[in-house]
Amino acid sequence: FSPLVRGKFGRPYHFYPVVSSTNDVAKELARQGAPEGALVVAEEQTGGRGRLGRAWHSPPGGLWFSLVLRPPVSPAATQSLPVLLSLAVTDGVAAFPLPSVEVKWPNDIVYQGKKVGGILVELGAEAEAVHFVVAGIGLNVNITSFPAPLEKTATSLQKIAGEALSRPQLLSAILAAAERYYSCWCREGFAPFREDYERRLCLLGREVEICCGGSVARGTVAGVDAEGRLVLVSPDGTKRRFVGGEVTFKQK
Ligand code: BT5
Repeated sequence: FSPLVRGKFGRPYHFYPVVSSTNDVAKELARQGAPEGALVVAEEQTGGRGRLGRAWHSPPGGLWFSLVLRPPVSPAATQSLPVLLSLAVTDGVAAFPLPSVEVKWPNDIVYQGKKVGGILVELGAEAEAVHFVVAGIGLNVNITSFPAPLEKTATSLQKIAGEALSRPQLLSAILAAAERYYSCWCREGFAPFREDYERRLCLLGREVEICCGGSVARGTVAGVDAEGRLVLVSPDGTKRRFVGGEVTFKQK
């Protein structure tokens, strides 16, 4: 299938019935000079990846794709890209008559606490210069069942809607939103998206635990800052900001 492309996100377009990981294909294309907006889509991934080398279940029926980006920013500034793109994904989903999905900082799309999609941003950078970014997005679209380990934690848009969705239409809507958000982000950073993001954040005001680089912090989520970092208020009232990590709801 192919999306309707109006801007530069989606050109050139590469479709594969099966690949190991669309991120790996896109990285290779980026190293060979692929322009910003180049898109790799696969019907199925045999080695789909999440963060920290975790496996990403990618059977036929989902939307598994990677975009090549060449943002004129420092490597540190790319930390808010997954956050920004998760917002664009919820916009794309909102083009369908579905109950709204939420974002779970930093890179998840969720519905009623279950994961519908995730984002994996990988950098080609050296000596403080970003050569390229590969933004991989995985969305469970027309998937009706999950293997046992994911059964309780994952869901799909088809399960939410009660019917299959048009993937080319969804992909087109996500690409359009992503391109619009990204061009603003390149000029102004994450700050203009803060409020919108917090409105769709399933964590706001919740007590959470965040696991980051081997240490665990607890607190209440106050929101995100102008850099897309999660702001946590500790029990003693101090504010801490996190650039990445694993957030879980605190057991009462
Ligand atoms: C992510 O990682 O959520 C990023 C997923 C990015 C996938 C896209 S697909 C296109 C591109 N090509 C790739 O190879 N990757 C990108 P993380 O936050 O680390 O979450 C990974 C965890 O989510 C796993 O350990 C599982 O628990 C769970 N999981 C795996 N597959 C899932 C699925 N299809 N739906 C929901 N949860 C899943």
